[in-house]
Amino acid sequence: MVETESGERVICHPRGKKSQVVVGDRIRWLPSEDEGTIEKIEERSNLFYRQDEMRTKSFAANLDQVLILMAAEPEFSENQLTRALIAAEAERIKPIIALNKSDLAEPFGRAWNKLAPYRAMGYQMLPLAIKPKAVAVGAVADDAQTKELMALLHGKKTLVLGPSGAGKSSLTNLLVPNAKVLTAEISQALNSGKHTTTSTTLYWIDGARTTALIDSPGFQEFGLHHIEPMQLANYMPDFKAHAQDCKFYNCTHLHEPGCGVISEVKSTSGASSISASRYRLYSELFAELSQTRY
Ligand SMILES: Nc1nc2c(ncn2[C@@H]2O[C@H](COP(=O)(O)OP(=O)(O)OP(=O)(O)O)[C@@H](O)[C@H]2O)c(=O)[nH]1
Ligand SMILES: [Mg+2]
Ligand SMILES: [Zn+2]
Repeated sequence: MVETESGERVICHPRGKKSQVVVGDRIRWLPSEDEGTIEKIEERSNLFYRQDEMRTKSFAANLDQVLILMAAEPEFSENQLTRALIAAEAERIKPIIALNKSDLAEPFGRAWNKLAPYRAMGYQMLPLAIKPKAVAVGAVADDAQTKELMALLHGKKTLVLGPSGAGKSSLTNLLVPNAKVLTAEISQALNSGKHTTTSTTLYWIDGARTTALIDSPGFQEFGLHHIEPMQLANYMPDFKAHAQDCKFYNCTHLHEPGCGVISEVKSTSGASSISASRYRLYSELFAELSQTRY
């Protein structure tokens, strides 16, 4: 689906067999009867993607930021969060973290605490309660949380990313007039084994088409095979802060003497700024990415 300068959306077909075009691309196209042909993809400022063992999965291009949306329920995976953050850092795309379903007080409290290390390392983080507001038909969401989120989104193109059931499409419905995206109860989605949203779509929040939200299908695995293991620490702010204290310039932070990261993890004076779970995730990722390089 190609959007023209005037805002019309036209079905276009890529030239050649394999389509390389992704949501957010700027393209040149030619009309053919009532549809069109994609002639050329303009150079991208960035491409947010994951690299699984067998294939590359592109999410979107030319982004200003990624909103990683998780929820009190279903419980989010810190592993997946860390992977999404690393992928964003590697492309120099600003990540924002939001935790939805604050109306579910108890699981929300637990999930919010689990995010403490990510707040400490400087990521912007928002609590949200998307659904309870979306219920009132035609009502404008003007509470403090929604306003804060709107201010962050204003004038930008934001990819909304997160596990299935987090509320990505509910957010789209809340912020985009007449979006009417299909959403579903978690139980239904999980029982059918399918994600409710199956394709990635860009929606304009404003009539002037300056603020865009990109709704995407929930992800389960997030391969980082495009990342060099030696670069990992660079993409993890809590590690980066201490990696400069390492004795060896090519320190892996796994076993070396004089390692700034290891000494921070083991530090006994107060709480370490590198949590045990982050260090474990780092070690596992390092091993995973070292293994599959050829
Ligand atoms: N309790 C509660 N439920 C919510 C909230 N926001 C959304 N939901 C519900 O969560 C369920 C999943 O929402 P969706 O918007 O379909 O989730 P999604 O992230 O788009 O899921 P996929 O399309 O499968 O990736 C729906 O039943 C929503 O009504 C909230 O703030 N609180
Ligand atoms: Mg959805
Ligand atoms: Zn080190």
